[in-house]
Amino acid sequence: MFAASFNRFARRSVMQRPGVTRVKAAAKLDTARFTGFSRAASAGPRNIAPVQRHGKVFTDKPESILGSPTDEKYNVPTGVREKLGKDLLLKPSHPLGILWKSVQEYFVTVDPDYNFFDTNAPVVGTTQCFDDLRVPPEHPSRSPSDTYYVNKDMVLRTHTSAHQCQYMRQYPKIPSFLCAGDVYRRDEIDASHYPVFHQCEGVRLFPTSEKNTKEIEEDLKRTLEGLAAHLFGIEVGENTMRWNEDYFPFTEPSFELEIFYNGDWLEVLGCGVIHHEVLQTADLDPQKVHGWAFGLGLERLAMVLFGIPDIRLFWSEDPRFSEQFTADSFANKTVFQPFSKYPPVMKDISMWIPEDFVDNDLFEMIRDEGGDQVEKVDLVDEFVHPKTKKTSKLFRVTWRDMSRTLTNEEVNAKHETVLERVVKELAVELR
Ligand code: FA5
Ligand code: MG
Repeated sequence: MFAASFNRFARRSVMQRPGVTRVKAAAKLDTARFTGFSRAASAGPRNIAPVQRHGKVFTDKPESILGSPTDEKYNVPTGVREKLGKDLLLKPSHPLGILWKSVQEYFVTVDPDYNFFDTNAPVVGTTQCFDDLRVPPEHPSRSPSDTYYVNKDMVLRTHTSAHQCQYMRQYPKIPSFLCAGDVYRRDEIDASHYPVFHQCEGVRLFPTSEKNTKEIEEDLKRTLEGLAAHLFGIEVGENTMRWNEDYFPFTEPSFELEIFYNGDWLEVLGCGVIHHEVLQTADLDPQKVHGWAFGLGLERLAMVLFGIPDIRLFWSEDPRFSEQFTADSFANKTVFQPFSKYPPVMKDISMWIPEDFVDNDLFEMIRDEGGDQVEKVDLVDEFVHPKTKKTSKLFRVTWRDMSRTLTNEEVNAKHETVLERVVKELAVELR
């Protein structure tokens, strides 16, 4: 399922034709939100100024979301709004609820005084989500093409790090806590990316007299390796998990952890030593305390733990999914038995794009029309016309329902609507 998807060595291969720059299908990687560049690009020069990208809005606007009034910056599509309040983490026999509970069980063994928070509403201020974490005002991760805005000052949290400062400030005596919840991002579409997913944030502080920065880094890695051992019974090794350097504005140094799953490397968490300015924002004195933080993707871990092949399944109401799990599934080592896979219907979208075109706008539009019947969207081909300098992109949409066979007619009808909308709303020219 993840074949080549997360292999960082299988990146874009560029084929040169006389006068034509052609980019072959990109390998699917997590967008590096915090550097502002795609992973592939971030391997190159870092001195390119990050640009704010514009996201198009295609949705009806309610008066308010969870008590926060909307304004002209509102860009949450209906399909995403419907996910608010589903509270999957709080369901004891949902795979995410089961995993969240076993994560808590592990952290109690690390420190019996660990505190757990999982009922925060997902609407947070841009200050909480970005400024408190040293994300600069013009940073691309704040763009409406990447983030869902309720109004100009409030967003659907893009990560649980939005609560780091809040808890460090609110409970200065509490040295360690976990905080889990639903997070929201405009992102690509495939088996391991979904616009709503769940994260768990972990923080642990120490007196500076007790540990130096290097020891904090070691404690962080040891703690997370212990979590992997608790969940999967695996230890760090060439074939199981590996640490890579990463970048986040709120930690220094920063790392990511990848786990080998279904034949490829899957990124499961980001972490690091908390930046001193973040501690100061939380009214703590970095001369006296410092510590580590991590943020992990719960779906990704649950996919590995229970053998769940597609992230859409977490939202499935098909009893053939939900009835396979009980509150004891972790202890019982339940492995998901996929029900029959129905045939896919593939549709291509080939077009000349305008300069301000953003892939995420297209993904969102397709998701808006197709919902969970869209399995993935791949960029198959891209090139610049030597004379007109126009860029052409070819996307392949894989439609597949998880519970029944889709007919070509019904997919065609939806695909036609997508084509009409891309022309009208995204100003592309179909080829
Ligand atoms: C963050 O969100 C940082 N806040 C993590 C962090 C916390 C770093 C504390 C340092 C200190 P990142 O964007 O890499 O980092 O996301 C973290 C994890 O969320 C990823 O490793 C992945 O497991 C998961 N994730 C990211 N995007 C998606 C998505 N669209 N669908 C499902 N899971 C995702
Ligand atoms: Mg990452």
